[in-house]
Amino acid sequence: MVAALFLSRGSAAVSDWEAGRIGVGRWRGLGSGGGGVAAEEVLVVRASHGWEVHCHGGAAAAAAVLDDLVHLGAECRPAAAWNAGGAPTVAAEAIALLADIDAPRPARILGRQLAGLLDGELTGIAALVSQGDGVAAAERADRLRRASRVGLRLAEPWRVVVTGAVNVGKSSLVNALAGHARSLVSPLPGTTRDVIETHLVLAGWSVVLVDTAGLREAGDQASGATERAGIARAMAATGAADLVIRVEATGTEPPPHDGLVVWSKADLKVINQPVPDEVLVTSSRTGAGLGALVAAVMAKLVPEADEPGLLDGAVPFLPRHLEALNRVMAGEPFDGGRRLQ
Ligand SMILES: Nc1nc2c(ncn2[C@@H]2O[C@H](COP(=O)(O)OP(=O)(O)OP(=O)(O)O)[C@@H](O)[C@H]2O)c(=O)[nH]1
Ligand SMILES: [Mg+2]
Repeated sequence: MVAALFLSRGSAAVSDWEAGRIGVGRWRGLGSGGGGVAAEEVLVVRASHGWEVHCHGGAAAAAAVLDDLVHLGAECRPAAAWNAGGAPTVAAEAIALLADIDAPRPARILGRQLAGLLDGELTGIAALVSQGDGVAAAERADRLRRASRVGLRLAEPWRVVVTGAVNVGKSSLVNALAGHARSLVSPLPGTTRDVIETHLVLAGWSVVLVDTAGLREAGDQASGATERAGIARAMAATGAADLVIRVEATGTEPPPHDGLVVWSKADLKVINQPVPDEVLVTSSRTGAGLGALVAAVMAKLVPEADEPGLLDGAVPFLPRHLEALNRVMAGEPFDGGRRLQ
């Protein structure tokens, strides 16, 4: 079926391709009129289990390829249903979750589990338990549990909320990190009223950056009900954050804070005082300090990434994997194959 629709640039007949072969070419789209227009550039893989067709970004291109295959008699199933009926395997679960991943670091972690690292590690731990080496087994189990904090939320972006006083430069900071003018910026205090989310990839991780309404000092009145509602939303967003970046005017005493404290608009001020350890000095206008800010954000969000090898090896990514680990640690046999239950 794929062979009928794919015009390879190579010479060998596509239907004769051996497993593992990859080729580029054009998809002879049937289209609504069935006209056979060679339109889409695609990459086709002859996998051991069938064929993979990779087309370029955009839901419409993928939908057109699927439509063509269905037109020729294929059945369209969601990835999660591929394994329906059989015992779940890590590989099938990794494939299903990959569909929800939009950043390279989580994709790489899942790719390694797809290649068998988690199965292998559970097999190894089970062997240690059966040999009576409980200490070594517990060490490796502990490593898996620590890695699972990241693994269990691979498909969920980290939420980073930017707060601080009105006009301090929060929206400008969000825009500078996002690389485009997502939020309105103005010299007037109280510009941002709503909670504005920007989805981006920082250092390979999926992050939602949340810009919020500026907070007013006691005695400095919000300009009306809309701004007050915006401030209430800012507080709620802060409560749901994985990390809060508190933006302060350069030179001010940093408030006690669990997250990160940023001094803003550093280009406007000569700093002739020591910079407190917990403060990152930035300028959204010149870009100064933004690289260090991204590094500090990721160190807070994913400290596991700094532990050598922790996220490069086996990483449980579903609660079921931790349950399987508990059973293995309790001495239950592990079948050594790709099945976990
Ligand atoms: N020179 C300079 N000006 C900046 C910088 N960052 C922000 N500004 C200016 O400061 C003013 C306020 O910036 P915003 O980013 O709107 O501040 P905000 O904290 O989002 O303000 P509210 O939404 O009102 O709370 C604007 O005039 C910006 O152009 C910076 O790094 N350098
Ligand atoms: Mg703003």
